[in-house]
Amino acid sequence: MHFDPDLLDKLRGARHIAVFTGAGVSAESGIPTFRDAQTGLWANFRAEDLATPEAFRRDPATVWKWYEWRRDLMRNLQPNAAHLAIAALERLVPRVTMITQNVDGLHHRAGSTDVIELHGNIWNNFCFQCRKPAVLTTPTSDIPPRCAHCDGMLRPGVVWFGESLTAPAWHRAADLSEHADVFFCIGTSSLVEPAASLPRYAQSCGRVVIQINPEATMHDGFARHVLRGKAGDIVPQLLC
Ligand code: BJW
Ligand code: ZN
Repeated sequence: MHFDPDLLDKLRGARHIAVFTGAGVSAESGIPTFRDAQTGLWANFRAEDLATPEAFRRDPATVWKWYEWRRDLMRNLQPNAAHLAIAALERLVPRVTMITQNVDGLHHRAGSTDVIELHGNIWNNFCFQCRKPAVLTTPTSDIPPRCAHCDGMLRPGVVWFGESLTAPAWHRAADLSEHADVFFCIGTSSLVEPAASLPRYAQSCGRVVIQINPEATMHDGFARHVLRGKAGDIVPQLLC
């Protein structure tokens, strides 16, 4: 693959790289994206019935079981070539920070050390009532399981529609978008706010935005470089 000399130049000169990722980065590990017209989760399930606090209040067992199904789907999957190449970048550049919308934990498992999980992590749980984090040690017959502190219902540690991102994660992500030399945007449809506004913010702060996606997104118009293709093909070729 041939890359624009300006792009390679910018990468060689970078002291700090921010990498913003979405579900497309995990697609080649076998995890369905959200908005693919055939295989996407939202093509087959209704987000408003499963990924909102109102849905959980209405039918907690269905929501809990759906997340258990997704956890089972992910349990034995592995980081792919894109996750690994991004993690390896830490050996070449003084500072690399991940900003991911993904909840699967695959960037951590690939070896990335500085990962902001904007939409949480599906492997964590916390109490819907008192919000304390929960560790499930023994199997329970309750669906969803109950909080050891207040007997409230446990829920997955993800950010649902209508919920705010945690303030520290959001502020760090915005700060990085402002200050990193290069801002990669990989495998996201960029339709979900406020995360979707980070690449535009990075660009408006004078950062070099590099977009990697097999499909066009609204970021193509302002990204300095648009690389059309799968993350697992392009990222290793570019970064290794
Ligand atoms: C490949 C590839 C390969 C394929 N290689 N690429 C207007 C303005 C501002 C906000 C709103 C608004 N209207 C509504 C809102 C609120 C809402 C929102 O944005 N809705 C829009 C859908 C309209 N946002 C929120 O509610 C957020 N909170 C918030 O705004 O708080 C303030 C507030 C508080 C109270 C009331 C109102 C506001 C929270 C959003 C939480 C999102 N949660 C989810 C679920 C997480 C838990 C779970 O996993 O179940 O997060 S939704 C889902 O979408 C998930 C993802 O992280 C997120 C983004 O999806 P992503 O990663 O982009 O995936 P896809 O599938 O969309 O795209 C995949 C891409 O990969 C595609 O482009 C492919 O081409 C590409 N691809 N294969 C590279 N091999
Ligand atoms: Zn509790």
